[in-house]
Amino acid sequence: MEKTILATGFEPFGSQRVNPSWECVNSLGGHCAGARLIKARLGVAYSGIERELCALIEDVRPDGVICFGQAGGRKGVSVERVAINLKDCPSPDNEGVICEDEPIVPGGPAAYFTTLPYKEILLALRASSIDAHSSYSAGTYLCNNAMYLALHAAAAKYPRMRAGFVHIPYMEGQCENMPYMELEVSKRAVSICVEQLALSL
Ligand code: PCA
Repeated sequence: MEKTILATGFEPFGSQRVNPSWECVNSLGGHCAGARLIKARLGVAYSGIERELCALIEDVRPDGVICFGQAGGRKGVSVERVAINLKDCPSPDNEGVICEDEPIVPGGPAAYFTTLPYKEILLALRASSIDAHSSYSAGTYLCNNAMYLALHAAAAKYPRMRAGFVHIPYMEGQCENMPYMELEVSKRAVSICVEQLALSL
């Protein structure tokens, strides 16, 4: 049976007009390594993220969910290993909401580990000469939130669904004097991550 992957990127946030995570996801085709690919752009808003992501998972019933986001200031591709049950960030979301020291899922587990094939993803990225590493913090803003929710949905309802998150750096011209990755390279990286997920299903 054909496998299905849900790949998400985020809308721009803060002072930015572009979010390379969505530019990359949006450039993917409809299939990857034999899997059907469904793409979605998530809003950067605490109020909507759970509804949006859970509705997508309910509708698509994917075999794997891979979410992408921008990590401004980071240099390479970060394959996130862990999501924590915490919203705690001084930056407002796109609705002006600031969360401080709040759980994502009240009473939920403190953390979830990624269930993406992270070793294969890292090896494949490096084999393509793309700077990539494991990261042990997806932050405490919307990206960590999406990763936690996807893994919580898997734990609670869809134990066979793989899920996880990958951060990519700023793209060229996005933010002065900050590390960046050429968008074409990030696009290749995103496609490699999705391909490795497809091969693992
Ligand atoms: N990056 C933010 C949220 C959306 C995005 O692309 C984060 O790292 O939480």
